[in-house]
Amino acid sequence: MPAVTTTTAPRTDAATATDGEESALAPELLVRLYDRMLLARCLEERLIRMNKQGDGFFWVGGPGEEALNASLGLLVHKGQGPEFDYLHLHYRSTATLIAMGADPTDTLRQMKNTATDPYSGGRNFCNHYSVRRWNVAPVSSPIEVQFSMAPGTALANKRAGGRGITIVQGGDAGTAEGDFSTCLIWCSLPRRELPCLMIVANNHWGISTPAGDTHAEKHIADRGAVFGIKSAVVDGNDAETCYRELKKAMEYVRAERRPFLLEVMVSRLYGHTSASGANFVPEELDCFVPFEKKLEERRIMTRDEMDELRARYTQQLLDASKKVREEPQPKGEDIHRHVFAERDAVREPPRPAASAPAPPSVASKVSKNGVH
Ligand SMILES: Cc1ncc(C[n+]2csc(CCOP(=O)(O)OP(=O)(O)O)c2C)c(N)n1
Ligand SMILES: [Mg+2]
Repeated sequence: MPAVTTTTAPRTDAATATDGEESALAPELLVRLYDRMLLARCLEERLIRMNKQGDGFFWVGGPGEEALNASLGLLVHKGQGPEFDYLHLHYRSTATLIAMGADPTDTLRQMKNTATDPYSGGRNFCNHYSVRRWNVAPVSSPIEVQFSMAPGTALANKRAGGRGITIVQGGDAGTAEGDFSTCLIWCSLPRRELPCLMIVANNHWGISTPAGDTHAEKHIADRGAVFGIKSAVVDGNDAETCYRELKKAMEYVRAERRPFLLEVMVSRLYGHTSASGANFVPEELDCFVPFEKKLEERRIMTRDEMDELRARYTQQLLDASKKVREEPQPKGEDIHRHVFAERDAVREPPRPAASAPAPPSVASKVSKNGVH
């Protein structure tokens, strides 16, 4: 497969950008990208071990998607409100959050379901992020629903008039859901196009169903053509290509205020979830292998430096996981917190304008409780 193919609508496989030295990224940027990818990988490995040791009920994550996801995390315009980028991610987006600056210990907390987990107060599976101050919408276990929400925040981005965009990401099998079509349709309405980058991380599997059994078109990206949506297919195992093509696609959406569909071919290195064993799959290409080779060949990092960094992150995360084990679990009496709305905004009588101070909203209560 070529490293990347980019098209206007319709997409053609002829337009191929090669990963030549002339378009090499700066060494400092490659080191930064490698560093974030590696921290995310070590974190996933720790999460899998925690699960196998009984420190967490379930593991799902993104080992194999780091080249794509860490690139995204470094490129996002991070902040709160429609001037900034909105992120509707999936349960394999670990490296995106890590590259954005999330504390990996918080991911361990969610794995251990401690009360200190800032994403769900100990209530959700690991890697189900939710960060209001960074416009990261809650990750959903029901797949693909994020694609029907994304046009809403993309519309908010558009109305705000700045350069903020919406980024929505999911897997390949999920594109069979109506939500994916909803996103294609609502983002491409004539004269009302929305600044939305749709990313499909194609690992060729939907749990245990091979992609070849579930859709007839060659590339999911080809579906963009009939909606007039520009698209590209990118090799997700080439970190440099991922960063460069993601940057290009994001810049297009930012500047043109139109949608873009990016299909990224990735590996699924530890199977679907802990439900399928979470064991390493040696047949899949690991995006670290070509990246480390490149860093060595260009004399940007040595093998020893990479090994030392890996050992350091592995140790730090082991230490952090031991501390997290001692942190409190949510209290039994809190079981209904964050489950039901604390006021009925639909049925309650309209509030008098600018009279008594409004009762605290659900949102402010939630953030006061430490859940973003
Ligand atoms: C709405 C919905 N239907 C079915 C499921 C069960 N399910 C969980 S993951 C998955 C496959 C997802 O495959 P894909 O979209 O390719 O993402 P991947 O897990 O491969 O990254 C399914 C069917 C679900 N979680 N939500
Ligand atoms: Mg898949």
